[in-house]
Amino acid sequence: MADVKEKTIAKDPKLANAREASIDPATQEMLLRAQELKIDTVFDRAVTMKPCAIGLQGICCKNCAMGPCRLPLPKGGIDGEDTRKGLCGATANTICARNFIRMIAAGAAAHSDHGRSVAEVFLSVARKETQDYKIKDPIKLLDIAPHFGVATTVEVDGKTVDRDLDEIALEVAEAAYNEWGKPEGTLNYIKRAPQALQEKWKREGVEPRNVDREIVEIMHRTHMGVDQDYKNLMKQGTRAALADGWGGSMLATDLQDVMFGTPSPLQSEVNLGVMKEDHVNIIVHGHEPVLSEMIVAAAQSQEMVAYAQEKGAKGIQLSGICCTANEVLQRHGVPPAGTFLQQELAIITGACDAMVVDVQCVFQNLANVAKCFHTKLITTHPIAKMEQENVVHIEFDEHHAMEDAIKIVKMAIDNFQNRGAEVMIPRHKAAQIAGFGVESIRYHLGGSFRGDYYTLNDNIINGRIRGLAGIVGCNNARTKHNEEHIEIMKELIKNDVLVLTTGCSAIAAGMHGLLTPGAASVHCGPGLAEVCETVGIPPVLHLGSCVDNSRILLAATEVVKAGGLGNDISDLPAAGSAPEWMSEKAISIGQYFVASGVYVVFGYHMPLEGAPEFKDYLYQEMEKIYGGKWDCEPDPIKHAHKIIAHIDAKRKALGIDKARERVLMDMADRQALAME
Ligand code: SF4
Ligand code: MSK
Repeated sequence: MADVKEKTIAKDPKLANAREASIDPATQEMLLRAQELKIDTVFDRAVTMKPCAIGLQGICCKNCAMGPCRLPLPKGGIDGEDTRKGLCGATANTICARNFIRMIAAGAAAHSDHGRSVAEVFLSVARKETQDYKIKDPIKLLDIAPHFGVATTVEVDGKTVDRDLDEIALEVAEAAYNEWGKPEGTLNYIKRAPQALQEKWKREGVEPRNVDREIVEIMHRTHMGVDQDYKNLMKQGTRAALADGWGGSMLATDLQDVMFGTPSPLQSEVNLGVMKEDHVNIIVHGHEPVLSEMIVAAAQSQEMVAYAQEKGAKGIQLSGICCTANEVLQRHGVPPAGTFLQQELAIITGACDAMVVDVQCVFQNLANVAKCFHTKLITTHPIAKMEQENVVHIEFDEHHAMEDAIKIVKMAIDNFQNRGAEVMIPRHKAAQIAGFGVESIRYHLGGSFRGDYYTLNDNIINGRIRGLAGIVGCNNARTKHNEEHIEIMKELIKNDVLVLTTGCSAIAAGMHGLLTPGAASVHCGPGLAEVCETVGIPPVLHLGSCVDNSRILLAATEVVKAGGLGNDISDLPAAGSAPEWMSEKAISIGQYFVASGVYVVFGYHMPLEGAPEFKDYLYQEMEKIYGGKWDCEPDPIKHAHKIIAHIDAKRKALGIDKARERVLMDMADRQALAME
């Protein structure tokens, strides 16, 4: 492969410049390879297709056939009264708020419908209708049972004895499944939030009733001629977002942990270089781990490995893209081959024998790319098919899950011999530690002796850890791949902010070496480096997939419970960020963090500029209601410093800013703190 620098100098203006498209050398190499082969990728399409300027402002309404009505902000802004209105009279605020909460509805639906699929499989397991899945983590089952009012012990002859695990599983499964459509009450899991936060939600009337209802109600309220008050619209947006974060997503995470095992830190690798030329390469892509769990088991079975060897391969290399990758990484150490923007590139290696996709974040163009190679592109979910003829659909069913997985793995093995001569796998890959969660943070930052969040809190209070930041979310072809994630993370850890990450952001962190304990001495400020080196953790902790943002909510709740840092999540020196967001799920995540009291900064752009009043409501007024608010900052260094300024303001409000100043003063102070 010729040098990337040399090959990117003279460029067709219709093609992406590899050096400007990504900071990752593997992505740059494969983009050039695609261009050589005249296969278009998302990077090139982002050059030729520009976003609609009115849509970007968030003020295009197509909610009825009298539209689309477009209300662009006049050049120079609004002078005097804002008289813009659609045919029905809808104002810019109404249109923008309706669009915004429809994004929340779509995002919450995606996470929560994923959660529902998991709950259905869990119900089958509890009813013993499938033998392919088992309860791998009974301790987690016992942990979550009380949240559904399911007793874990029973009184027999005046003695307390443990209840039968199967009975508990069935009651939990039925109660959990009920959360999507129960006719009365509010979601069970909202009671896991700090008391002060629960009171805010009650006061504001945003406690979610059931998952589906909140999403349906958004679609009703945003229909032509219904809710025409942007604050009232946003109230429902909040309720649906909370139904996602403290409902559908949290249920998905917990039930997945019960069935597939709660992750604990493990070592793996990441980036396109994990694919192996002499192995059968199978890539799982999407979000739901129910099938990929089976594919891991099938690919590791002696029978399938022997079959692959019979067909001339040395073995089977399984890897992942997007959040299915994160799911199988955190539980099995299966290496991610890349982030969202690398999905086409994985096929362009010529070494992908099968790409197995489930739901969400799957490019339809994969089918066009697969056509240029031998790759079998396999859709597996009844709600996510592709129209192209070269796509194979093998519908997955939990009742014969292993059978389906073996069929898919076999298909990939049989396809190995059809590879073309030109295989090009970039060499780049990085080592990483992934698989952190609420439980493992408790263990690592508390130790086996104290085993709690007190040690983390102590280190925040004494200032070694300045604060916490959740850096999450997607890649976006409108920004330089991975650059914002990495710049922001580096700037934060340099300033002693411990980073928790999920989704494609977590994959990016791994690709750029931030998920190893060794990153602490290279990139961290002295306080954070000391903590990471002492307990042997990376300064950026991989907490899983998009639905696992619920782990961040619960970790923050544990920090509140451990004491010394206020009585609500909004008191914590903490913030959230999605630097390269693109998915509607990110908007739902952002809003459930805001409504949980977190300052949330998005990168790239927010579709709010056309409705300054509504934007101000999200960026300023929200804070008075929930303690959290939105912000947007595309420049990564400014973005990181907005987070740091917020953290410092919270430290000041808590009266712990002085300890931090001492930490930063000199080594003697740090040594004195270490003795405390
Ligand atoms: Fe236009 Fe109103 Fe119809 Fe929207 S709902 S398209 S603003 S007429
Ligand atoms: S996969 S939602 S691109 S993080 Fe969860 Fe990545 Fe965003 Fe999809």
